[in-house]
Amino acid sequence: MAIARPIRMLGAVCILLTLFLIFNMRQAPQKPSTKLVNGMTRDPLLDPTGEPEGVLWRADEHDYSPDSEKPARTNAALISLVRNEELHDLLNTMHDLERTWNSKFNYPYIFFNDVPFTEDFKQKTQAATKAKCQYELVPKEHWEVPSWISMDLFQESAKKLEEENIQYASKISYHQMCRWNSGMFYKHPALDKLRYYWRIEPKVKFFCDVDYDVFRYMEDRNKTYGFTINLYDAPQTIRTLWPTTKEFLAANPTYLSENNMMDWITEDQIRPEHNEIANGYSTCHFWSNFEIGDLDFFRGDKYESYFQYLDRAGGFFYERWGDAPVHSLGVGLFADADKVHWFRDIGYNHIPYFNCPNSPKCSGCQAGHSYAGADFLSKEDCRPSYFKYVGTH
Ligand SMILES: Nc1nc2c(ncn2[C@@H]2O[C@H](COP(=O)(O)OP(=O)(O)OP(=O)(O)O)[C@@H](O)[C@H]2O)c(=O)[nH]1
Ligand SMILES: *[C@@H]1O[C@H](CO)[C@@H](O)[C@H](O)[C@H]1NC(C)=O
Ligand SMILES: [Mg+2]
Repeated sequence: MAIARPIRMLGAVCILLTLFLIFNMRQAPQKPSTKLVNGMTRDPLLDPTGEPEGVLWRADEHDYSPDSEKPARTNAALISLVRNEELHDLLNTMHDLERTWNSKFNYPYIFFNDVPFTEDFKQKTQAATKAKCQYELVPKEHWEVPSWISMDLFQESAKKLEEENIQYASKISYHQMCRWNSGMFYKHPALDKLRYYWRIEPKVKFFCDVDYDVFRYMEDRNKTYGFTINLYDAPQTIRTLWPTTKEFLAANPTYLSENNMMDWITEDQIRPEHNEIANGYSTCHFWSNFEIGDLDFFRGDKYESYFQYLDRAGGFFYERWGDAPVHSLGVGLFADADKVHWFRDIGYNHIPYFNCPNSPKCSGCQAGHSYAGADFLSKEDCRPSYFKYVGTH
């Protein structure tokens, strides 16, 4: 049977087109993430924000009652290192979090302190929630200044930092707090059986109703770390953090994850002077007063040996290394970037910065605004760099 040549050509084109379409469908990106390359064409903070995609666990479909024998809650807790004197500010934070989220899910709170909590603290915090509250002392050996630190050298370096207007430089407890949050919190026995933590601090505000189990969201997708805000650090506080980190990487080259955040970490165009003073690190970090993290990651060999290396180098005391840049470098280097999640839907504030979604579920903050106060604060938000180099997932 003879088929006219043009028809044969048409048939061949159809087959090729079909194959091309099938191939493209299989290649289509499955993740909702966007990398904003070649400059920002829009501000993701202003995007209408809903809930994340996929299956979400809700309080009206599962048993989240506080005293349930078989609750739907996963192995997770809200944690806070806090002082007795901060009770009032902490209660405000708890009221916000209970109103927007935890009164539905009733995750327990675990409070940590380097001195015992007062009865007043215990009674008033427990009265702020139906969920269980636990009060834990930080073991001395987790808090004390390590034996290899010279107090003379500490005083001397702190004086220099104070001359550069670095806040809390000579406040030893501030350095101890940063070190504890960097490499000690996950060693506390109270967290042994848990996989996820959500860190909260006094004075923090929450603005948006969140109607799904955030911990289940993390677990179901095997996420390592969740954040709301990205900021530049004062580079004078971490002059040798990146050089020390590079030494560690050179000694442990296999620790670097395949899908790491090196481009975000070493970005040097937006604030070149920050990168210069911090010797190759942009100083951009996850603002760790909010974080939801996988304890298995922090307890794991890579992060733990990284912390040990940093701790020996002394920068928690001779500089003022914060737990935020330390967590950020650990996550950015050793975790898979796809396992880090921007909680765009959690409205959040710690003075003076915000994550304020454009959503009817939010009230009390202005959508898209990243700071309140003087204009110079606007350049501290480094999410544009994160969105560009890592993505908006
Ligand atoms: N128990 C205890 N908690 C502390 C200590 N130092 C800091 N914290 C807690 O750690 C959190 C962070 O410390 P802050 O002093 O607020 O540090 P910051 O948030 O960097 O500084 P600000 O911008 O002044 O809030 C605080 O909210 C405290 O709850 C301490 O010595 N003991
Ligand atoms: C979860 O993620 C960790 C770290 O990325 C990985 O080692 C582990 O195999 C993952 N587990 C599952 C069930 O995918
Ligand atoms: Mg604070």
